[in-house]
Amino acid sequence: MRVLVLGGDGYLGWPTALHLSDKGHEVAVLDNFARRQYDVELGAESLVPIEDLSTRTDAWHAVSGKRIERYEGDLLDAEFLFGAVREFRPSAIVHFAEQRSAPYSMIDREHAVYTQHNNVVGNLNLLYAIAEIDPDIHLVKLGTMGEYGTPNIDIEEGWLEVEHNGRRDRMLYPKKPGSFYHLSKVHDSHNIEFACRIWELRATDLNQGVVYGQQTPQTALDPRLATRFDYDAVFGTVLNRFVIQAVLGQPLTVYGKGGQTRGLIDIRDTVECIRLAVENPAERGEFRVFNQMTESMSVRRIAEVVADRFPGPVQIENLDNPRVEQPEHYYNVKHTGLIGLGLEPHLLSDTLIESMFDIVGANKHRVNDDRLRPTVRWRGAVEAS
Ligand code: NAD
Ligand code: USQ
Repeated sequence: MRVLVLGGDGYLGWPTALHLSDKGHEVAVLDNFARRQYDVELGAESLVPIEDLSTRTDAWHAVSGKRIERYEGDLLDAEFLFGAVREFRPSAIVHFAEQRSAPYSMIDREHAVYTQHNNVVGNLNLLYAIAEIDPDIHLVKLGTMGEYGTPNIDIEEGWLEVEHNGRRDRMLYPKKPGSFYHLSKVHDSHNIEFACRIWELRATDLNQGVVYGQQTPQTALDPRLATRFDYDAVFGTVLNRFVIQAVLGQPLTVYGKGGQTRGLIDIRDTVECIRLAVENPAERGEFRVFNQMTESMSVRRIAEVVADRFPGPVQIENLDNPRVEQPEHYYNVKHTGLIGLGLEPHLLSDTLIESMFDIVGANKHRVNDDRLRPTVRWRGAVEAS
């Protein structure tokens, strides 16, 4: 198949492009390098050094003999986007290309507006590109488990059968997200479902949990193929941060008591889920939703697992939670769709954490210690008033 990976220079987009290319698909990547600019803005680079995109694609050609085409530009530039889709003629488009940090979206008004504008308008341009150029293209869109929030009922895969006053309907599952970033994904989901309904597009919305890990079999083939690894309090995700903090000898920063529970997924499973979704497209007119996570765990438990596995002393520190989250809650998520397509999950009990300790150990001199502690507060706007 011909697959265009939007956000193909990012943490997950790059390894996904490699995985799809490795499996024999014709792959192109598109990116505007916004993520590399946030590094400059925030003063924290990827813990593992990463090459620029052309060096990456050249290295992949040298290692595998396969080519990955590059499109450098912004999804907000509709002319550029339409040109790329017309030229590459994909049968599937995988859309990772959004601002993905919840704390970044909560820094202030400007960052919230940037996040929703970038994400919602980029996705809308893409829906129009697909509708006008080739409505048969399968959109595989990265959403997030955080769209649902933490409701006191079971979380279904995107849809909910509702009975109300004696009548029944199948409705989009109600959403209660926890940041302006997570809200942007809710808005995207609604726009995509509408486009499937009115234009009969085909789409898979992958509500992904928090990803951990840094290597896939392809990125490990050559240091030039490495993907980024974020440790800072704005872009670093919880398990990755705890591993890095353990190696640095810093306390693991559990926000609040750590009773908040999240869905998790290994980066090797992320890339495989995308392959499964691409190779098994949704039907025309179908808005298909999968919950892309393999296990759930409280933040406190994640810290304990990292501390248990680290071969040295580790301190766990409970910080005042800078976010607004339910401290303890019910969490029961249905996630059978991708398993049904053949996913064989790597669980945290596998050996991944140990290999992460080694990667971090080799690069720990690159850490800017000032960027480890959280500084963005969810109540910042009202605290400032
Ligand atoms: P990332 O920031 O590393 O990658 C996103 C890429 O998209 C970056 O390279 C960025 O430059 C690019 N991009 C952003 N806006 C763009 C635009 N307007 N035009 C072109 N390119 C643009 O993020 P990631 O961790 O790889 O996440 C990828 C996707 O997966 C995101 O949509 C995110 O919401 C979702 N997701 C990530 C996680 C996680 O734990 N990392 C979990 C669940 C869902
Ligand atoms: N947390 C800590 N200590 C830390 C960092 C985080 O206790 O040092 C806690 C947070 O309070 C939160 C949980 O860990 O309860 C997860 O935080 P995170 O920063 O790892 O993840 P989140 O902000 O939810 O965002 C990440 C990705 C985002 C994706 C989301 C999936 O950045 O792109 O959408 O995970 S999900 O969480 O399922 O919505």
